[in-house]
Amino acid sequence: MSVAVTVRPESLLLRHPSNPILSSKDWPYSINSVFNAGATLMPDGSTLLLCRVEDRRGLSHLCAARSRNGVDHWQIDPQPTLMPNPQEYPEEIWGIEDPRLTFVPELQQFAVTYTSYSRGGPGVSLALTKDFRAFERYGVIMPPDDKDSALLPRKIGGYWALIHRPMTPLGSHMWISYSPDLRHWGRHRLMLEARRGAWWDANKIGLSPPPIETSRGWLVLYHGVRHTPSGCLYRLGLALFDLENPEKCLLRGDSWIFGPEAEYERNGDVNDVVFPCGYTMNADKDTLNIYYGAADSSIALARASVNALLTWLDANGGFERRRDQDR
Ligand code: BMA
Repeated sequence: MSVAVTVRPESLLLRHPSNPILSSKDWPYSINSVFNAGATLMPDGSTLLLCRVEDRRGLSHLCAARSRNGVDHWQIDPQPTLMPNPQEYPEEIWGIEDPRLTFVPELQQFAVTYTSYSRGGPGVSLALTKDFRAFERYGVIMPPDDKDSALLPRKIGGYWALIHRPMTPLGSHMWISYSPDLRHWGRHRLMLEARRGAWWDANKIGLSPPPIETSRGWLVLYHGVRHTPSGCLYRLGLALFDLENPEKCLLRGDSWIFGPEAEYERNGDVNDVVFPCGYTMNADKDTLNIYYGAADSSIALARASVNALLTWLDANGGFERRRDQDR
């Protein structure tokens, strides 16, 4: 039996002993909760988290937290970093949520894709920034109902590529769309379908952090939502997509690799949720620091090895087929 087969999925993401690493008690101003943070390394090597902060009205804004080691001694902006601006962007009337960060070398800027909560439902908005202090808003780029989106860091075949998750009456699947200028989007393609029936990722899936570029393809952590009589269960699965044709799924794992187990993941404002929106990569180019919202109440950290994830996927993933009878 090969080593790969013996790797247990539950040992792929290891929780940090200091979890949860950020919660409302750490905040410099009064808030309800902090969770679902985008993450990136800054040029000086520090970690920046752009956190979703829910205020005590229930509306969310984004706030930056910076740390030298990505674990503790966070310097949190003394006031919100990016507030909803419903006067100019009416789609932000009920807040902005769940940012994903992509550094785009061609633009020498970070792309922040986030959920704007409009009267018509959640949509996808985009802003660009160099420093997480000044932002250039592009407004809503995918109308409701749509969320769980991230920009790929480089053009594919001459076009920017955006992964997102529109909701349809037949299920919520991951799609990819293309744009020449980040404003006009088209060539929409289904990228990964939710399974059906009893599967852990039946009916509703979505991108979690932005895809991780590896020599084998785009490694994608996605969440699956299982509806149960006592509420929803958010868990994470793994898939690999072709580097130059990212709508082509090369491998998809059958079982989930991470789910709510720790007390801070099982109990909170929304029980049984692990929801990563960002990761950073260590200098070894293998260790991932995955930042995830826990139970919509705090931010936690788990570490994983890209090699181990790929090895597990090789042993436990299948070629993705669109065959309804399998699902
Ligand atoms: C999803 C998103 C996340 C949230 C999760 C659990 O639909 O809205 O922001 O963490 O639900 O409540």
